[in-house]
Amino acid sequence: MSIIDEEPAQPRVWEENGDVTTSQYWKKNDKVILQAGVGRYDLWRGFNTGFFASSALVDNPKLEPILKHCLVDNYGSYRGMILSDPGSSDQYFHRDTDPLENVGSKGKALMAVDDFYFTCLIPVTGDVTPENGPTEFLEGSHRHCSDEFESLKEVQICCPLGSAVVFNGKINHRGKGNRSEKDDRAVVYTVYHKEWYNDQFRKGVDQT
Ligand SMILES: O=C(O)CCC(=O)C(=O)O
Repeated sequence: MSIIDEEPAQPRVWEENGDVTTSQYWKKNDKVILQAGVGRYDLWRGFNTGFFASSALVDNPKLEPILKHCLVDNYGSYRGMILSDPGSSDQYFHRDTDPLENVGSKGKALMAVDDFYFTCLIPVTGDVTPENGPTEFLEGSHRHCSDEFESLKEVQICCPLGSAVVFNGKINHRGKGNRSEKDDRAVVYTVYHKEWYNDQFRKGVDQT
C-alpha cells in the first residue's frame, strides 16, 4: 500500500474486446501495481519473494497435475495478488491473454490457437462471498470472439478459503466490487502459460 500512497498514479488506456478501457497503475523499481477497478489492486510485477515463492504456491501438489493436463509441456508460472478494499468497484471485463492481433482485440486470432494460458485464484484472508466480490465469468467466452458475447450468460463464482478457481485465460471475466463493510478480500493468483508467450507486457503500461 505504501507504493500506492507514495507513487503517482499513471494513466492507462488500452483496448479490451474491441472497447477502449481506462485505468491506472503505480510503479516503483521492479514492482508494478495495476488498478483493477477503483479500490481493487493487482500486485502484478515484482512480487516474487517470501510468501509468493513458497512451495505451497510454486509446487502445489493438487494444482500441478491439473496444469500439466491443461498445458502438457513447456510452460512456466508466476504469482501476484488481487487486493479488494471494502467499497471497491467492479473491475473491467477482460481476458487475461493478449488478443494476439496487431490491430483490434476481438479475439479472432486468439480463438485459432491452442489453449496456452491458465489462471488460478486462491483466497487467502477469508471466503470469497457474494458480498465481498465473486469472480464473474462470461460463460463459454473462451471459445468466442467478443462480437458473439451478447448471447453468453454471466456466472458468478464464490471460492471458499481452502479452495481454488482455475480458468482458461481466454475467458472474459472480472472481479466484482466489494460490498462488505470490512472484508479485505485478498486472493493470490498464479498464472501458468506456455514459455513462448510473454506475460510481462501489458498494453498501456510503461515497460521501461
Ligand atoms: O479478483 C478477481 O476475482 C478476478 C481477478 C482477475 O481478473 C484476474 O486475475 O485476471
